[in-house]
Amino acid sequence: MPRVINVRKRRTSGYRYHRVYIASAVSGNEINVAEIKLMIGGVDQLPTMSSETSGSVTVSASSEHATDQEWKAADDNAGTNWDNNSVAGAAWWKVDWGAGNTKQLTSYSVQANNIFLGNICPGSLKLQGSNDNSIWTDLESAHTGLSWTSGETKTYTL
Ligand SMILES: [Ca+2]
Ligand SMILES: [Ca+2]
Repeated sequence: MPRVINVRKRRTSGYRYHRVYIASAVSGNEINVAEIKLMIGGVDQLPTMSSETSGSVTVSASSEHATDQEWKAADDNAGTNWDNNSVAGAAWWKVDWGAGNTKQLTSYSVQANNIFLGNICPGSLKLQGSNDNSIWTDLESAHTGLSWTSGETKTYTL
């Protein structure tokens, strides 16, 4: 009798790319975020960014305002923001952990601006992962119908 070898497919341990996908603002086309934290065990994995790249980590976005660039959502400063420059449609904010690096995130948080303009906060968001920067997997169902207070941080467990 042939021996049955139970080959279990290894689950992907993580993703090289993550992005916060924002289907819409609370209202209107402008989308604005003060801070994003991508965490494992409650520890933010993003370095404090002062440009698009820090070490192996690169951040990018679907669009950005000339002075409210995407890296300002990861500069550990709640007083600076990433803004999509009012480009209509869905927006995303993405991190590339770098070649050979994958992360299995356990939670993330998004913080509202403290200006305060509530309509420009995300009205719907979800976290996605990818290993080829092309095909994206939803890591959760979208959080929809959101409303915010000034500087509020929403934290989601994956
Ligand atoms: Ca940029
Ligand atoms: Ca910031």
